[in-house]
Amino acid sequence: MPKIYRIVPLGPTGSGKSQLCNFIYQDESNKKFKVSNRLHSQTKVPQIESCFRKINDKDYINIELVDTAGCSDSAGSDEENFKELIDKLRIKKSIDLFLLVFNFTNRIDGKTKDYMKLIANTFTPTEFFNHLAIIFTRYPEEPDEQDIEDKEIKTGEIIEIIKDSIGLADGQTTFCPSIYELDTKTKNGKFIEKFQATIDEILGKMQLMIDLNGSVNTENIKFCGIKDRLKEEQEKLEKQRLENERIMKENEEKKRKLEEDRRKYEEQRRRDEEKRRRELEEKRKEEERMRLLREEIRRREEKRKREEEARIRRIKEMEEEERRLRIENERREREYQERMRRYECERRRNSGGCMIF
Ligand SMILES: Nc1nc2c(ncn2[C@@H]2O[C@H](COP(=O)(O)OP(=O)(O)OP(=O)(O)O)[C@@H](O)[C@H]2O)c(=O)[nH]1
Ligand SMILES: [Mg+2]
Repeated sequence: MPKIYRIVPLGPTGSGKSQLCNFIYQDESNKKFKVSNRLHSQTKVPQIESCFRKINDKDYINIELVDTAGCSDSAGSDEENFKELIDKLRIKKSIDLFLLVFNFTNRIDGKTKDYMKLIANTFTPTEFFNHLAIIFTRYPEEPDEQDIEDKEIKTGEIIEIIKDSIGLADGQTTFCPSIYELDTKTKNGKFIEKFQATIDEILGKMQLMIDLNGSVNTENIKFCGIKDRLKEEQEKLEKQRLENERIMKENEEKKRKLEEDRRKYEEQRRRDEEKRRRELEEKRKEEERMRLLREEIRRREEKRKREEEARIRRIKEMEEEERRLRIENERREREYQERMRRYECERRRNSGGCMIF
């Protein structure tokens, strides 16, 4: 069975999705998909049509176009319409190409942002980007410089909206979508050839992309409206808040423990310091005692030396005195002997005899 390529145009009301479907379907009567320029969304429920389309000289591919209700619907039923589309796509099981359609002559409004959020809530960014082509309708056949400049500005705006809606910050990813510009109107009852060729190019690229990455599986996609998303976001935030609180408490506890440990360590260090100081003081006192002891020993030694010297001096003096006394005694003895001899002599002379010594 040949592959059916399922193409889903998305975008604001009146951007030209239904007419683009006719253009791809090559229905020059512009009737297959209902086109309208009324304010309210013309396409209310998804319209699905398939066809074979020639993409080059010989090949045809089987295409299924899923025309969708546009966003910015003034009736305000974007979410309901999108939910219905998701239900249909789930049944269809796969998508091969998203066409994000913008009217080149219109400004991009704020509702497009919300619509992009619905898309971002439903499809993962990678699968959405890998299967995406952005299309500007009502583009001039012969664009002037101003058109080219406008295209660049609008492209930038769209990329920003897409990035913002899927929550990508600048530089977080390189997002270079394929951008095409065309006019799907008929001229003299015929489509403009040049722009039909653009469709061939888009379909050719789509085939390559599907060969490479396969289709987007839609079997399990879930609709998630802005309110649901907000609730989910709120729950996530609450969860994060509780987690942050838990981490903060944990950190607080760790900090308290660290503070306690630091205090204990400081206490211990102070005690050690005190002990060391006391030991030093003790050592210093011991040294002082030793010094005093040595001083005392030295003093006693000196005193002993002095006493010894004095004693020696005294002995010498005594010896001298003794020697002097001895000499004196000897001298006295001699004197006495002399006197005795003289006396004896005298006595003897006086007694008549004379003794000669
Ligand atoms: N000149 C010109 N007119 C276009 C082009 N595309 C769409 N239109 C016109 O724009 C109006 C809206 O086109 P639709 O295809 O109905 O737009 P839509 O996006 O399907 O709108 P909804 O179904 O309401 O979401 C119609 O009058 C179209 O004829 C284009 O490329 N060139
Ligand atoms: Mg339509």
